Amino acid sequence: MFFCACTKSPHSPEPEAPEIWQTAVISQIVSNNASLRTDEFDEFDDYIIIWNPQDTIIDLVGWGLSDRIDSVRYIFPGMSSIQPDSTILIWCDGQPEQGANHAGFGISADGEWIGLTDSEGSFVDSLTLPSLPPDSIFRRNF
Ligand SMILES: [Ca+2]
Ligand SMILES: [Ca+2]
Repeated sequence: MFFCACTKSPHSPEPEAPEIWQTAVISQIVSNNASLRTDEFDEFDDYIIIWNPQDTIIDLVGWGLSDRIDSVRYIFPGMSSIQPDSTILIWCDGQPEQGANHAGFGISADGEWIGLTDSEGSFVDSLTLPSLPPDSIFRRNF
C-alpha cells in the first residue's frame, strides 16, 4: 500500500551490524528427523547447518560444536571451510565413526542448548533449542 512506503525514513541510520554477522552462525537445527533427509548411511539423523553470512571464506579449522557449555564435543575436520553465503551440514547422530561430518553427540527433541566455537574455543554463537515435533526445522531469523 502506498502509505506503507512512507513509514521508512530515508534518513534512518544503518543499524549497527550485530556481532553475529562477523562470524559463521548456526542457521538451522533438526532435532527430530523422521523423514526429512538421510545421512550417507540412510539414517534419518539429526543435524545442524552452519551458515557463512560473510562475503569471505571462513576457515573452520579448530572450530567446534557442542551441546554443553563447558566442553567442545565436536571439532570440525582439517581443511574445513565455508564459502561466502554458503552452508555446511554436520550430522548430530552420536556416530563419529561414520565420518568427519558426524558429531559424537545427539540433539534432544525435547530441546537443549547448542553452541558454536571458534578456533580459540570461544563460543561465537549459541542458542537454546525448543522442543520440536517430528520433521520440523528450527530456522534462525537474522
Ligand atoms: Ca548416522
Ligand atoms: Ca545432546
